[in-house]
Amino acid sequence: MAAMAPSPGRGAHKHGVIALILCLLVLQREAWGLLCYCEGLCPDHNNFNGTCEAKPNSFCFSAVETVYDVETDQWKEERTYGCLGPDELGLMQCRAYLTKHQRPKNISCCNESDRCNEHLLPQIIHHKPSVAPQGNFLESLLLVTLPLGFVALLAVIMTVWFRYRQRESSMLEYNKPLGLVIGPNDTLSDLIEQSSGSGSGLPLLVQRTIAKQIQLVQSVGKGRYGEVWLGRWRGEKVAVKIFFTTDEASWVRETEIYQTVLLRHENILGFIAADIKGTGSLTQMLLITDYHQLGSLYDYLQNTTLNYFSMIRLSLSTSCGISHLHTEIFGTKGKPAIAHRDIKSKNILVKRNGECCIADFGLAVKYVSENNELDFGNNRKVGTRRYMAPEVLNETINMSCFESLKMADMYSFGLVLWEIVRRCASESGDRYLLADEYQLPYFDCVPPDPSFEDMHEVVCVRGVRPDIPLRWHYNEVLKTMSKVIQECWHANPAARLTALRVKKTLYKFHVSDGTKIV
Ligand code: C9U
Repeated sequence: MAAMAPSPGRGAHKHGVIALILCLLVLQREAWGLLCYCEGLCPDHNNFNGTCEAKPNSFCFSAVETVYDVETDQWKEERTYGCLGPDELGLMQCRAYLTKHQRPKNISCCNESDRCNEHLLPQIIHHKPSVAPQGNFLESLLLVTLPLGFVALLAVIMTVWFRYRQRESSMLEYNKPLGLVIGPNDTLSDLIEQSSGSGSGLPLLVQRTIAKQIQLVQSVGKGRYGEVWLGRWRGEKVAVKIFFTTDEASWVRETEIYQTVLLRHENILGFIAADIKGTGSLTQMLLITDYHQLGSLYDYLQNTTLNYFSMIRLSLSTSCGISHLHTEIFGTKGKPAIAHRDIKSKNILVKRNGECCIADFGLAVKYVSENNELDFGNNRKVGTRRYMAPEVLNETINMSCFESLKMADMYSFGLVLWEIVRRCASESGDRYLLADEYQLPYFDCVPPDPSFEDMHEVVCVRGVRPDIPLRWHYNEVLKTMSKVIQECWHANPAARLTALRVKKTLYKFHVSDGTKIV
């Protein structure tokens, strides 16, 4: 039983022998190569009775080629069998393609067993003889168009890249001044301080940018000039004057005056920006300045009574503003002398520190003594009738004489001083005298909107001036003020005080609280 039964050792031995034979066969094939059936393309030196030996790891092939027989004028199939040569290794050969002579050739390959190619029948691909010239044409077409297409594509890519770089750099150039001038944390005073070198306000591009970014909060006044709004820029309060579309000349003039070199002064309304926006048929002209929450001197005096200190402060600071305006500054970057021509309490603003600043330069006239040239701008408007000097009302003023224009300003300033001093309470001995109620000059002798004739009659024909209340005579300060006022509104322009003289006189009364008024 034991001798009959195949022992596991003997079975394993049998399998081992088979594996060994197989290995030897593989090794032999690896060493000797593959035997292929060969016909038509048999190498003489390697031809063993219609067979050839393929190189190790190579293939047997069976090829069919269509050839044109000129004798029969027909196409015929020509079959060849054989071994792929050493330079034909790989399966790349084993597919259909056009030969060098534009003949279709189809090759099938195999390497499973010796003579495996004998019964391989590759499919022929039929091509007409016309294929040849067409193929030629296609090839040459491709040869020409491909490099051309490549060059064209390269050119397009380079153009797009170049344009992109150009745009990038021009955008950088465009943003440069803005980026440099308006920093993300810049305040209006930072910007104004930065541009103070120019002496004539912010660069135009910055003005436009600020104007675009302003939000209008609420209207604070309306008048013949247009409308004034409280606005905001990056949280800071600004005043926005919106001009009537019919009054472009005032906007142009005022903008021009504000951009005058060296005009900036603590008693001149601080200019920020001017802009003109066209929205279809509507053109909006804006002027953006510092905002003063106390409003105009006219607004302020309505319900504020003054003491000597605040009365002098308002009066002196206004005279400083007018004096700066009237004064010509010489030098290469000098300032022309400027006459305001519409001085009134509504055109003067009250600052939080109790000083005033002059606004509204729509009628202003510039003068440069060197060339004795008066620049009226293009505004045909005239000042406010109530504040017109007698020589303006009787049209005897020499409009081509700049001194006359300054004197006319001083007349108007005299009336403003009268409005201020009325609101000042006074003392006489141990008696405290109440301030007079607010009134406009000539409130008691002309209608609310007086005509030119009304004013002429009162001021020129009757020679009337506002009343000086009696209580003013009992007090040294008010007595001096009344003297100054009367010298300002003198009928003879040449006899009037200059702004500089008023400034010097009032400065004597100025009680210093540590805040400088010069
Ligand atoms: C009245 C004319 N006016 C006032 C301002 C301006 N004109 C102006 C001139 N040029 C450029 C821009 C503006 C002006 N106003 C202020 N502040 C202001 C605050 C309050 C009032 C008025 C003005 N009130 C009026 C009466 N009711 C209460 C509020 N700041 C700067 C300029």
